[in-house]
Amino acid sequence: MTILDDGIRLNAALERPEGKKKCPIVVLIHGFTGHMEERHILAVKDALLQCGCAVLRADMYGHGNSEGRFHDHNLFKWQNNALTLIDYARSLDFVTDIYLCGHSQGGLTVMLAAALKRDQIVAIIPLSPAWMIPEMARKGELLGYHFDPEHIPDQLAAWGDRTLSGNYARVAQSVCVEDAIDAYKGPVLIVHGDADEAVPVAYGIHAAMRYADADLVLIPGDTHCYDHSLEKVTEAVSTWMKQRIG
Ligand code: FER
Repeated sequence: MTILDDGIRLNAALERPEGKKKCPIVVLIHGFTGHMEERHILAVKDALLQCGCAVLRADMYGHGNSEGRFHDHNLFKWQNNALTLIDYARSLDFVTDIYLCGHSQGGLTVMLAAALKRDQIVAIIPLSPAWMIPEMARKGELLGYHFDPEHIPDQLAAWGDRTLSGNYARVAQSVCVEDAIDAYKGPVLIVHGDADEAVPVAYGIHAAMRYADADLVLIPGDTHCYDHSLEKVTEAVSTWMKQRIG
């Protein structure tokens, strides 16, 4: 299916648990260079369906089969995408409560969107949230490359042979994640591999400490995309979700 965000077509998929007239919904968001069919996204989606939640997944701006160029994406565009997905979820008549879950840059997006929509989002699940991105952009250090944070180049090198607009760094510099954390008082589950090579586990730990009502599950020895113990991630999400929705 397609969801329009201000004229940009977002590729999305909505799945509902069997035999439920009404149920909660989880909006599920992938990470930087990711897409909605990634192994860890599908695994979390299946776990949430098993818990009796509907799941709305989407490819974010410039990713997967959505419109927009990767080069032109930034945290503002992803935040607007998230607002659009949440409003779409709100328009569905079978939906009771709305949850957000996102991996890495999608986890950061969820943390920011939860603050904007704090009266509409009952709980959030940031997975290995990449909330160091704004701090790193202010230091002039993204994706392992260095740049002058006061004179950001027009192009930044991104992973593989991709390039990213300097506007990505300009936008990221302006984002204050601490304010977003402080603004959201609802329940939070953070899951993070303690051998994450892309987002240091300290960020998951510090976010959990700062949120008013957070649970933290660390996955021993696991990587950014849970190469070793994905089943521990889905188990953590299922256990937490079942406690919430009974
Ligand atoms: C970075 C490290 C990680 C970065 C982005 C990420 C843009 C995001 C990772 C992900 O979403 O999986 O330096 O800079």
